[in-house]
Amino acid sequence: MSHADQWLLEHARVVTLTPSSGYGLIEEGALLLRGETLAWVGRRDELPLRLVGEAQRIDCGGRLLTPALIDCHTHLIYAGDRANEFEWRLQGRSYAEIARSGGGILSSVRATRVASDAVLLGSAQQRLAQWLADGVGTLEIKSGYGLDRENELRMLRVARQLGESSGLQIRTTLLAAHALPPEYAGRADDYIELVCREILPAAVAEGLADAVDAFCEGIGFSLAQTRRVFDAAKQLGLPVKLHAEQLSDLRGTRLVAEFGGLSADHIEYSCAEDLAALAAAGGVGVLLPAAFLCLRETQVPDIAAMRACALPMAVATDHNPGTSPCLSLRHAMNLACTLFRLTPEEALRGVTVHAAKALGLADRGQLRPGLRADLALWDLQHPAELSYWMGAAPVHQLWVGGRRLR
Ligand code: DI6
Ligand code: FE
Repeated sequence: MSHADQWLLEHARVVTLTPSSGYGLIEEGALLLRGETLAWVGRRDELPLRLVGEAQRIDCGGRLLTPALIDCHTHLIYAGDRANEFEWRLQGRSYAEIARSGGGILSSVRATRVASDAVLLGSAQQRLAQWLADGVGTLEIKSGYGLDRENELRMLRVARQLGESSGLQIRTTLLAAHALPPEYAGRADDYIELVCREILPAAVAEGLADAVDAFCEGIGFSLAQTRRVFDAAKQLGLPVKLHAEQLSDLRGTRLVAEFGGLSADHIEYSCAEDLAALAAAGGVGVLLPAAFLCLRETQVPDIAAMRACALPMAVATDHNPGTSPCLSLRHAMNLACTLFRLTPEEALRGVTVHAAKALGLADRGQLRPGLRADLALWDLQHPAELSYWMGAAPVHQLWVGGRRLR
């Protein structure tokens, strides 16, 4: 290995997040990067000299160093925007009402279907710059604005391209069961059949999907329809996750637990019993406070119940053009604290350790030897500042897989 692949980051306040509680802070810390991997993490004065070798040194100047952040729930790829619906909602129309009259998700579907790959990629690249500026190293992207075989697969291909062009780690999720496409109006079960028989197998055949998601809701798909999608995913060996209990309790959280799924997301209306079942099944609860804010929802997720059953809580942007035009994962952390009363430590675990778990990734989210060298260096002193500041991103350096991206 050439010395160009070895870096020693020193004089940092290192937030390891390795203990099960607390920040795991190391003052005057150092990290040794070898290739894509963390080779050593600890106090600078305890670093064995023989390990340093030819590594190039970087003085972190006492800055805060954390794992690169992870956004485990986004809909980053789409065409157009829905600022008009924002205005309508402010005039008193509800999200569900707009969706039922052909707006909402379907309005983004119309725009996405007619957009070229280049337009989808270009607009997503432009947005993605905000995630880089926020210290994000891994981000999940869902399909769901194509709603037919060709366009669902096209969205996932663009997501893969985005990973290659940006250097960020992208995880893709097939969300063909996001809304009922107009050509299937009144035939939801037939559409679910198409998703299970055609779209899902085609995505798997091309290696385009890392997981499968659905929108289980009164304005989305029923629990029975969601179960069919999950059965199909299971047969193809793909993990599942779910938009569950955002606007009502359809017991989607319990279904995720039954399938041993990765996560239940939103979960404002989930009952304590189902949250406990999810925790027992090894799942993650993903909190999406920006969507909660934008829809001016009032039902706060039952954080006390989640703590009581030790359900790992992740925090994500849910970036999408309808309900969460949020471009900052740190802003979502701030909202998780302010609106849902998470502690800043829980919010930070929610975008690192627990977000990694929500994506089924065991190789990132903490700083310890053997994990990926995905790091964010901040112009900050205390880890609570990551949730505290609103606005301008204080990231100083971003490393993904041992490569410096910023
Ligand atoms: N995620 C979603 O997929 C839906 N709500 C949410 O939080 C709606 C997305 C959209 O309106 O485009
Ligand atoms: Fe979503």
